[in-house]
Amino acid sequence: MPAPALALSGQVLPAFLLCSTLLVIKMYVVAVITGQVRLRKKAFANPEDALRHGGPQFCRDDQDVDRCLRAHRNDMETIYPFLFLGLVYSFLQPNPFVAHVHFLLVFLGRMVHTVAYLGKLRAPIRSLAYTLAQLPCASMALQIVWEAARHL
Ligand SMILES: N[C@@H](CCC(=O)N[C@@H](CS)C(=O)NCC(=O)O)C(=O)O
Repeated sequence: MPAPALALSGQVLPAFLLCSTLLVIKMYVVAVITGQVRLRKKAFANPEDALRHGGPQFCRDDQDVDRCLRAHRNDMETIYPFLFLGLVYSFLQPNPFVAHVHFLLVFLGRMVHTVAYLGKLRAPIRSLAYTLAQLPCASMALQIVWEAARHL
């Protein structure tokens, strides 16, 4: 019987798939929290939702909802590129330990970024978490550029 594709791909691809999928699930959790904050603060994005929950006056902005939306937007600015960079990097035959450190830093950095953003933790915790996750992404981007350029 043929070995499953993931078993064939060494240790790096499964580690990337684990980290990236957990981060996608984390983004889903931020979206669920956003919905809960909208309900709790009665601050809806659409008139039809506001009408169902008390009246048109509840179609309004709210600082806490905006914070959730900013956290989600920052995830989109950082995690989406990681989905591309990490996948391509996994096929460059990196040292498995080094690759695992890259993925772990991205994962931990993005988790702390979300907790710091939604939990309103004091500065510069969120910025440090952002930087912690971006450094390995920059490293992967440079390695991909290098490998692509030398195969031109
Ligand atoms: N689009 C980002 C670019 C820079 C960035 O991502 N900064 C991090 C660390 S200070 C951040 O958490 N920004 C807050 C945000 O994107 O809402 C911004 O406007 O701040």
